[in-house]
Amino acid sequence: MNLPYKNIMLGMLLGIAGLGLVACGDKTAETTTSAETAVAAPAGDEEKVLNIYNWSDYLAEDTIPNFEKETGIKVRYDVFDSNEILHAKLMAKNTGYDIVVPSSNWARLQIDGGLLQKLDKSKLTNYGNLDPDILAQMANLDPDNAYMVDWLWSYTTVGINVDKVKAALGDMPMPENAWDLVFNPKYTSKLKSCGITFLDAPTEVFPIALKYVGKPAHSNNADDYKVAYEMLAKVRPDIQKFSSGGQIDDLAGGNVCVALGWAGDFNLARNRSIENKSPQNIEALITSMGGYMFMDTMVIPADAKHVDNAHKFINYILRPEVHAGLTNAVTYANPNKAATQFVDEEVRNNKTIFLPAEDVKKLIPPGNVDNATRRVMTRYFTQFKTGA
Ligand code: N2P
Repeated sequence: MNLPYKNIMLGMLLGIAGLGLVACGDKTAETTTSAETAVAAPAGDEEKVLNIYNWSDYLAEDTIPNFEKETGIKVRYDVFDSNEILHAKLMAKNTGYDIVVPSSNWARLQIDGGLLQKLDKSKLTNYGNLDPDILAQMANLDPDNAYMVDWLWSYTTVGINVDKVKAALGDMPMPENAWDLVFNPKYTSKLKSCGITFLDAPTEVFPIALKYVGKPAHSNNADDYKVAYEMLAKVRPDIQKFSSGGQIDDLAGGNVCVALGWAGDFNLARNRSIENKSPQNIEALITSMGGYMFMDTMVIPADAKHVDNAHKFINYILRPEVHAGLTNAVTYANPNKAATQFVDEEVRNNKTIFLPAEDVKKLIPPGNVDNATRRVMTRYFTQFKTGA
């Protein structure tokens, strides 16, 4: 069965669908949230509401119900599929959300823009469960780990349906660098028969495309983007679709055989195909060139109305069993050292989920480019997608 990750289903689960509080995808801006309509609660006695905006397919079935049961706090949980969508919402202000989950490099931009508030770590009694190495890595973008707590992490890579790819390649052996499967016409021209899909976001595709053409992954030089774009344009005719949240079901359903996407979603797609009784041999590949690491972090918007509840939720997630529950449900690594013992053995030993140190070293670290470059990147991505 498909787990009820989608907010509409979760809303039904929580019994709030009938109240008009639940919205799909990025349509939430039009909805009236309970936070907006409620009379302000006296200080120290916060209204029992928490509004969360997170990536789709990123939650265990019991994460929210257990929190609600325990605290009496009603959660409204909406989902998005790209940092770009979340960022635009935060920029427009008054999101109504109390916790949002940008990747760490985007959260850095949001801190610089005054859109987030610092955590009160005195309220996070489970903070000590976090892995010091991950905290150190995050401190590169968030000094003193003042704003961000990692939800889960993974990396952008190539995912394949092993059987379908082998069949489509025929006599041709797998390339030494698996990125050739999505960036080299020699391979894409064959694989288009079983379907190639790309994430639908410039900041997911370009760092990797730049590295593939020998340029710095976070280059601020517009000429480098032109070179990467020209490489991408050559494979464009072979790409069937651009989709981010849709890759799990597309792979699980056998509609595509190759994806530029998130490693966690590839493992999840395999599990979902098994649940759907149509098992597909889907694998996240560790490429010789390396993928692009991301850490999706819980942060509190500057104008959040339920800051105390937000801290309660973050502290709840940091419980070893809860954090492990997320990892077990969605096959993404968590940053919680104390959680490891609660992670299912199969997940814990999967080296595409918990990467060995030598493979972590090969990943492009999360990073940013300047605003002018982001515009150049977006323009080239649109050109790439539209095939102009
Ligand atoms: C969850 C995808 C989140 C990963 N399905 C992208 N940061």
